[in-house]
Amino acid sequence: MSCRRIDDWQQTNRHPCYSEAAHHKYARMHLPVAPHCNIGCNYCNRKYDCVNESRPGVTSQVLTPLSAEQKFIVVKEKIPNLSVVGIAGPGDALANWESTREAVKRIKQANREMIFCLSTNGLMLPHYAPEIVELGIKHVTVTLNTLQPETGAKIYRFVNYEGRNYQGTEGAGILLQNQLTGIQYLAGQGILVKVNIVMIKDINDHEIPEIVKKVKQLGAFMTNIMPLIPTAGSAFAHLPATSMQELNQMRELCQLDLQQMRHCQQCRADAIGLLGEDRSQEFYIAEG
Ligand code: CLF
Ligand code: SF4
Repeated sequence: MSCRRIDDWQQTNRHPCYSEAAHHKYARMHLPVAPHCNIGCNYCNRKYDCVNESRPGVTSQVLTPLSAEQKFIVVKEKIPNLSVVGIAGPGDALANWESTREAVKRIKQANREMIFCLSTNGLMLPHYAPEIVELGIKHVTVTLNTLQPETGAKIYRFVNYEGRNYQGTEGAGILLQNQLTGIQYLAGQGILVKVNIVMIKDINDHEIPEIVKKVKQLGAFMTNIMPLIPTAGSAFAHLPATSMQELNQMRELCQLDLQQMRHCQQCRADAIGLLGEDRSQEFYIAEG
């Protein structure tokens, strides 16, 4: 059983994603320092140099930890209510662990008040969760879309783990096991784990209530059921987008078991500002 300290809760009260009340007051900044990914989600289409799209996986540029720190200093100056620095891609924060860790360390040195946040598919959690805890990161999001390897085989094209490429139920099973182990470990250490679930009609939608029950049992703090965005160029481009009605019905049902996030904006990997706004282009770093 973990025990969170009062100052940890004070952090969470300033986190715009974890606290509904905070999202009108506090801004977040994503550092796009994690370009690579170790799995292939069929709904993913990562794009660079994209200024017009706002969704996960999109960024105008990938930054080194040093340029992320420099950008942070400029942003913090201009946006004093910036409370959270998050690493959410454009690939996976833990598939780029060296960069993620260095960026967090640099910003910690530059500013002691920042709250750190990571978003991951969870594959590498058994390897890096202890270091995440040691680094003082108190908020981690894990995207977990199914508890069934058979369903996972429909969602993930491949899982690249410890130098080997796995497909089908084998890959999905490894991913699932690591996600569950990682969530339980982090929650046990007092980390607030948010579980994102992409709701995909006729693929995993019927499983979502069970997923929510399971992650609650593992100690997750809340779930964020997100609609599928059938992005052009992704393998799920032909699937229907999840309607707000379907989404809200599912959230209502799952709320009976666990707190639901309802104000997610499915942000870009370089988003800056309040959740409802994106000021990333204002802070674009000219290259060269
Ligand atoms: Fe970023 Fe994610 Fe942290 Fe928030 S976003 S890493 S928890 S600081 Fe927030 Fe954006 Fe939704 Fe994510 S609104 S996509 S839930
Ligand atoms: Fe794309 Fe994220 Fe899935 Fe990786 S984990 S394939 S970046 S959606």
